Amino acid sequence: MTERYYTTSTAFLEALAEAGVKYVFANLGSDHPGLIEALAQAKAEGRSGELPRIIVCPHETVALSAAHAYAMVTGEPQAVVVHVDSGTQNIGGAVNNAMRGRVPVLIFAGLVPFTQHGELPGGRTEFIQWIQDVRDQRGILRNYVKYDTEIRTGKNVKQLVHRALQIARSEPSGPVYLVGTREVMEEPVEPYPGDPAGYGTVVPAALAPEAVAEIATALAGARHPLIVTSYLGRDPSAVQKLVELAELLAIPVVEAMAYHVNFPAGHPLHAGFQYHSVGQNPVLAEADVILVIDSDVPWIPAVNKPAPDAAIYYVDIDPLKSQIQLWDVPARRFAAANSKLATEQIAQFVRVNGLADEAALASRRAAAAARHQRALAAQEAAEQPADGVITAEYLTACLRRLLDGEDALVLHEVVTSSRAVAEHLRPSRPGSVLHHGGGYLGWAGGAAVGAKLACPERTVVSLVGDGSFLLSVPASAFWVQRRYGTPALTVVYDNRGWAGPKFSTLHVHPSGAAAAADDFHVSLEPEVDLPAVALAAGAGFGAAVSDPEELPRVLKEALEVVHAGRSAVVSVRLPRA
Ligand SMILES: Cc1ncc(C[n+]2csc(CCOP(=O)(O)OP(=O)(O)O)c2C)c(N)n1
Ligand SMILES: [Mg+2]
Repeated sequence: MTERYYTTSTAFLEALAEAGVKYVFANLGSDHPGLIEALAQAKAEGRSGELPRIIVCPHETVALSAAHAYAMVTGEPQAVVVHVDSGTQNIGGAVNNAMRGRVPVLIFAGLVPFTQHGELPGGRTEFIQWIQDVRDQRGILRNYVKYDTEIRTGKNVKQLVHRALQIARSEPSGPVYLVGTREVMEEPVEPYPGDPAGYGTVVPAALAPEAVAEIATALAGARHPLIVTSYLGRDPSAVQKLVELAELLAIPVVEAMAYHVNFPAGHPLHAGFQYHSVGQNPVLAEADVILVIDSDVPWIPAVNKPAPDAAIYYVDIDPLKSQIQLWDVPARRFAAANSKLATEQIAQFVRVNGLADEAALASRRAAAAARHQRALAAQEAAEQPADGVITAEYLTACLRRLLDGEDALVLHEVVTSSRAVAEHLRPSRPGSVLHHGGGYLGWAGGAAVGAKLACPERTVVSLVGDGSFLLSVPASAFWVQRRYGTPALTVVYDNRGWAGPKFSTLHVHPSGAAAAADDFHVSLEPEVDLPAVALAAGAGFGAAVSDPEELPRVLKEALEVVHAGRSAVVSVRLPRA
């Protein structure tokens, strides 16, 4: 052995750094003495800079949500370290978001020691190591990770880490999970270099030439072509390619359950946002050729669907949706391809073959622009304050004005105000709005930390419901924001309850007993003083607002606090859920 302190834990951390992981968002336990000692030894040897930085997170939801947002902004996976089965269970919700949002992240949890009579260093020393010994710890996350395995020796731990990160990064990207017992994480090994260059991301897939020709010809020959997308904007540079294709053939674009900026909202070909739709979208009904590109749920067929004879082409990084049990969008052609490459290829085919029919384009362009203008006029009317009440539309318009000229990154986690946020924020800049993409509320508090670490020069703004605020473990989130100097402005769309389950009930039982009695069990009154929770945990500003006239001033004051380096929370009172 060399003199240098070097164990599986050292090699594990070193491999993360070799792969470009800057941060380990950690919630530690009895399984982590190997990692804690390796970090301290590296510091004592003056090698701290060779390992990732630890960001201590008092709740695992915050840790994984932070890594999630960091990866969304940079494309670079980070690491999350949690405690055996218990910590793994605490990321059960956040990992749902990372999986559904196709976000790369490496999660590590210890396994309880596998020796108990002092046979090996790292063996059992605490009663909890019997209590936490479960049959299948990896099974806890198996629904939500692309890959999981156990580290069995330090001699190849770097290979496991690099391969796991290769799997996490390669499309469709997602979380991976490694576990290791305490004895294995303590194993002394000879220092050795890893080979991250040998584990590059799988190169993006282009469309097969026949598919390019078929889709381009169908779109060019359509009377009413349409593009539907949800997450093409995961790669902000793909947005311009989509704009070019849409303009080339005057194709309107609908954003369905968008969790990225996929197409500039102010563009005349933007044909609206579809969220929890309750009625038929006429643009979808009229379409004769539809290109769905990067979408899990392009429409909800029970309430809103294309014409039966519409020709649908499905181009997606993940067109089979094999992680979704029931899924049914019959299409003429499915293709697994990178959306930026695919849109470029289709546009190129149209250009080279002169397929654009200028006369048809002109009338379609005019119709789309007129529809866009009508929608804009309706939105402008809806965002005027009335009767001293703050609506989600007015609040979002105030935020749009507040953030005008600001290099803002908006984290979007409102539920029933999703449409209001999209329509009244009207985002145009690719990469300027992020949503987790999953089904677990409680992301934004931790996500703000990761987003700010990823782009310290930008202003991070979280838009949340009062329900999602409470689910985000705010005491933990605001403490981490304070400790690591990652301030954010959090605006709560506060309707003192859960409008979501109420609307779900009204969809199924529009005139039931619950509706008649207005009895949905969704009230969160008496209300938690949400700004006070944030202030107690480390925010520098907190206020609640009910008066529409006061709102712009309070938001501005809060933003100034954020610019000065502290987090701020404004709870904005909307009509009750
Ligand atoms: C972790 C988690 N728990 C519960 C739900 C179910 N759920 C969906 S919407 C909703 C209400 C959220 O309330 P709020 O954030 O205030 O938004 P609102 O519905 O009032 O617009 C709940 C509890 C969920 N999606 N995630
Ligand atoms: Mg609410």
